[in-house]
Amino acid sequence: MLVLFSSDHKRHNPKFEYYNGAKIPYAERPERIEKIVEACREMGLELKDLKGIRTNKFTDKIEVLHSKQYIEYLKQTSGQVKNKDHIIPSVFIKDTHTPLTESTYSVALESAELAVEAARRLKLNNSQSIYVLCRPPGHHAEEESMAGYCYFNNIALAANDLSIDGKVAILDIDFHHGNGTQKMFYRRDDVLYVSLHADPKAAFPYQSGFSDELGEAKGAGFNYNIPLPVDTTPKLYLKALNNAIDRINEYKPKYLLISLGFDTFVDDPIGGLGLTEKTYFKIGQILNEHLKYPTLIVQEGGYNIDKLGELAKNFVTGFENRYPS
Ligand code: SP5
Ligand code: ZN
Repeated sequence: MLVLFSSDHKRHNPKFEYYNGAKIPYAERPERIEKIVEACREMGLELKDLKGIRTNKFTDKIEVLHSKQYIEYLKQTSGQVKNKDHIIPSVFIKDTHTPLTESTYSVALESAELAVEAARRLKLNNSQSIYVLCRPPGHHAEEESMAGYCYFNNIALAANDLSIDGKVAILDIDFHHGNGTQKMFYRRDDVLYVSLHADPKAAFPYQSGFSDELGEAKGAGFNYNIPLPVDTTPKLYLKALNNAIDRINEYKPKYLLISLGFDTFVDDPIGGLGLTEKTYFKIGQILNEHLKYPTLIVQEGGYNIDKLGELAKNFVTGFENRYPS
């Protein structure tokens, strides 16, 4: 498995977010990706730092899924953050967890470009799986809104590119429902969206992720949500995962994209289903065994800094069919 990242992600480093009226330390920290990079290095995986990959033409490409006004607003507003830590935008935003710093726009662009570059490499070399360590994450970003630490929808941009070549399935196993990804493909039948996540009655993003959201128009039947109670055990989680896998195999995609979040871990400070360290090994193993497609794994959430390395190692070990250490 090839692992791609960009060490430029560190420049996006807001200090605070706002929750229930309180100013709290920002959870989507640079250390998250640093821990996963370190774990991949220790495993001896092929690791490439694509720092500086950004090209000027890339904004044109983003316009296929995000509006011009939104992109321009992010650019302008990021540019206005001088002599202060961050700005919380007042438009094009759905929560108070998605601050803009001076470098946020360019780092978010680079994160999206990294995902698209990973998709290009997947297409070239059909057999090898790629793990792309995007930061900031993307699956909450919609056509015209940022939310949940996300600005541009990395996985959706990658999926849209690959869909030119054949059907694409997205499996989203972050703790949170990927409202942005769902919305972008809701009326399309060439990209299937399947998501396992905490019940939105009890968890962010609250407004979407319910099981009766099945897609619309041509996309009817190509959106599949599996909401889970927050106390879901590993056993029940894996059962739901098998259910998601059956839907994907029925669809027979040419490519599989996975939104991977480690915030399903029981001790995650933001999310937390009942999954243990070992569960990630099993998830990797099951995905490898039952989904035989060229696969792009895109990093989304996961906030337990001390555990992220171990969880990523377990997932990759299972996915690569290695022996657990
Ligand atoms: C990509 C991703 O995982 N985004 C998650 C966004 C979750 N936003 C909700 C943040 C709630 C903050 N809760 C703070 C709890 C402090 N104990
Ligand atoms: Zn999440």
